[in-house]
Amino acid sequence: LEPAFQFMVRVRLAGGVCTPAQWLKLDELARAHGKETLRLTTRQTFQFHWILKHDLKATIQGLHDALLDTISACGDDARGVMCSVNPAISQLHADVYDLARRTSDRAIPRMRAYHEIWYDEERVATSEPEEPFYGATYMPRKFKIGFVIPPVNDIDVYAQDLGFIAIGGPAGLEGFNVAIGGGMGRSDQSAATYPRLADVIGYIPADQVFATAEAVMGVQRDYGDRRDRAKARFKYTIDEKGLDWIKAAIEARLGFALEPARPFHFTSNGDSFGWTEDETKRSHFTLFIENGRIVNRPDRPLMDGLREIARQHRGTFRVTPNQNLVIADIAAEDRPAIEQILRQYHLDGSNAQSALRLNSIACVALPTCGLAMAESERYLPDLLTKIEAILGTHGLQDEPITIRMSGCPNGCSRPYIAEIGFTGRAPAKYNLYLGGGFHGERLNKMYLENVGEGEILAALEKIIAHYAAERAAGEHFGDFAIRAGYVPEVREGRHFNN
Ligand code: SRM
Ligand code: SF4
Repeated sequence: LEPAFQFMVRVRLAGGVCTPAQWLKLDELARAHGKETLRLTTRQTFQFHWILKHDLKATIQGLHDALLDTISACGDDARGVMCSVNPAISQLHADVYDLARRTSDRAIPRMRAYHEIWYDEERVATSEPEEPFYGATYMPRKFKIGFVIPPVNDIDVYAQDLGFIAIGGPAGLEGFNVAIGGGMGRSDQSAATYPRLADVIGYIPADQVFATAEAVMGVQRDYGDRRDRAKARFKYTIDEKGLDWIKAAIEARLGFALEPARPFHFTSNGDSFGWTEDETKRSHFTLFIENGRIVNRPDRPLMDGLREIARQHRGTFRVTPNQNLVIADIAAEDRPAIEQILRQYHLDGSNAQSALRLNSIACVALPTCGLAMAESERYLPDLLTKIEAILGTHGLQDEPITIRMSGCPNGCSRPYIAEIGFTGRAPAKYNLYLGGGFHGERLNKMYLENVGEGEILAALEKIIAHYAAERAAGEHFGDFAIRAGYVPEVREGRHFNN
């Protein structure tokens, strides 16, 4: 008798956009095979948990029925391609999203093995013995691509291996600044591993996106470290070879020099909640979903409510990189019906949270993540309640502060760019990091190592009181933590551990 092996299934969903029909299929599969829960991820897609081995095929074939797949959602290839959701600017979003979707479609492996295994496709002799781009050995490690539309750095473009920063002009999208070498993953055991923020290396016109993605990925494919898996991400290749060398190698493959980067400006990396109307008068509603967990609770039947919205909705859904959800593209005449469902399922008050909670992210961690060393998704909400009390005492309950928790140093919640970051060390023990940039522009730095809740709250009480008393006008918490000397500024990833 075989043990009841359980699996996590991650959907490929470029830019986090899905249709109501796709939502209904995801909902149906989660109810049938995934313990009646769905999880929105920090790379804008859905994960099912608890899928039994004998239900895997039905789940993946069900996704296929809704024109969805799981190709490249994991593995040493180009992972889920991200794209800003920005509901206020729908035309620019549509243009950039289209490129993100096509980049994802181009970057996935070509072999038919997936189709043979999961869709029972008949195996046929092929004239193509191996992957045209990936070859026999794929990438040295996962490779992450994202498209961001300033001024909101919701995708955390500086955490991507390859980021495209959209530059618009009077006629719409013109091109992109190119950023390379971001990444979060590190290990507590190895000082040679570190998070790194991407460097902006130049500008390309929009029609060079695919060529640039291929050139950048090609450089990492050919020069990335294939001996030491801990050093196999692009960020280490760049620090090893030097940024100028890497840029020249990319330009050589492209056959032209990148133009100087164009000016751009970020204001935050969070989501704006509630109703927004875009330039075409369509409405969008951004709903706070704590840590991306979609499940029915007795007082808040979120999963049922979203299924009902999907039944009525004629627009799209957009999963945000902060694990929230935009019910997007609602025609004026359809808005009252959506509002009514939100009320009926007690979802209309979902966004009435502290600014801290609205700016929080937790990775999945326990009980499903095999790499977790401490709780994250199941613990951060309670810790936030205690920190909210401290903020309230000092009149800071409306202060947006980015706070992120990961159950281990891999950093799936991108904790090393939060103003307050936590990574799990052992059950109920965390490293505490301070000083990240409010719009994702600066790494934080470890302030306390391997501490429990008591020490965390005592430290935050002291620093928050100090912040309330001595902050400069408009000064963000992360900037204050550096100015007040709690942590030094980290200018380069390779100095993160110094
Ligand atoms: Fe992650 C591995 C969950 C975004 C860095 N990540 C994992 C695994 C698959 C654990 C495993 O390998 O056994 C986790 C599954 C847990 C579970 O039970 O579901 C997991 N990662 C997640 C998600 C679901 C977190 C979330 O709560 O939303 C995110 C899914 C993204 C997606 O839809 O594709 C997720 N992971 C990230 C991010 C954030 C990002 O990409 O913007 C990072 C940091 C960025 C980066 O890659 O540097 C991230 N995950 C990792 C790493 C460390 C990689 C490294 O370079 O060291 C691992 C471990 C590994 O790859 O060996 C990992
Ligand atoms: Fe698991 Fe660690 Fe990623 Fe959290 S950060 S989901 S604990 S691998």
